[in-house]
Amino acid sequence: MNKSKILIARAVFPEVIARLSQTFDVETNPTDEIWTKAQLIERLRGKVGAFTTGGERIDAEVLAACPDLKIVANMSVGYNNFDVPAMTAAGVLATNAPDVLTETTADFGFALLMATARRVTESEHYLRAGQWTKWSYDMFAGSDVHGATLGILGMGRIGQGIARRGAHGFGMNVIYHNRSRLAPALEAACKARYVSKDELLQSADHLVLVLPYSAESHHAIGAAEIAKMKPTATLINIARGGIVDDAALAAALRDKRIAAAGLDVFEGEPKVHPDLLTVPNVVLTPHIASATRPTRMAMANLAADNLVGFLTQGKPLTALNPEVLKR
Ligand code: 8YV
Repeated sequence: MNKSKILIARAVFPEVIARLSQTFDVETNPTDEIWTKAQLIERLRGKVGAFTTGGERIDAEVLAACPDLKIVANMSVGYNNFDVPAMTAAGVLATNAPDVLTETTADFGFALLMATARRVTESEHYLRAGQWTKWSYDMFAGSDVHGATLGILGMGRIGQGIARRGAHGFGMNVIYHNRSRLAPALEAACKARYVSKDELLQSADHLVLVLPYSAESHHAIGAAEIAKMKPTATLINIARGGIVDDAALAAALRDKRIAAAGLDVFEGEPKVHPDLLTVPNVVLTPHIASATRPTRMAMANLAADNLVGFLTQGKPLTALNPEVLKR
């Protein structure tokens, strides 16, 4: 019997490719090239399924050109590369990879917060450059994390993981803002208090962004929002590029309108706004919040489970548009 054809759009663990090859006729991207939309369409034609990693845009144009497509499985919890309404209209199932990365990503949010508040990378650069000739009382004095007010914008699973770390591990006073307020039991577990966005901006010593990217969250943090923050505050973005206005943030960091920032995601990444590269008070990492081997393996396997589950039994695990299943 002929196997169904699928496309794995980026390089991924050989074990996962081998697993999918048992069930499907698999086309891969062994050189891990970043395809143009036309190249993606060319390779997607005739495929019933696709494994994507969060960067491949699946929109009405792609869907119209690939009428055989039935499912696209993202190896990421974020799915702003999908036009979900267009996928639903075309009868194409969209799946993401939630839960398996929650704790790893919350760990990294905290790592970035600690590194930023305590000026870890800035001081390391100084040392490596041979500038450390003597100790001094105020050298790289940063801000405390323990006991400080931790603000969280976006209180989904990862936001809650960061809140638990802050409240239980570091004795922080946790406040949050979200589209909807958490149930009382969840608030109690995170020791987190719901506040308005303005109060969050004004009160947080450390503000962590963990909200999904959408038209509504575009530039949720721009010059006006930064102006409301404490001059001693730090800002951490592990959510998505585009949620912060990177040009406005670079200007604010240069003028010390806030103390520091830690950024794992960028507008137009992998390009980084050139002004961010010239300010010292920012920690920059290349979108690695979920990057531990076991977690990335779990994310890849969940995307693979979605492809196998849906294409062999009509049962995906984490459907974003389950209404497609009812047709
Ligand atoms: C991914 C992420 O590594 O899951 C997400 O939404 O941002 C990261 O964990 C990234 O999207 C590439 O797949």
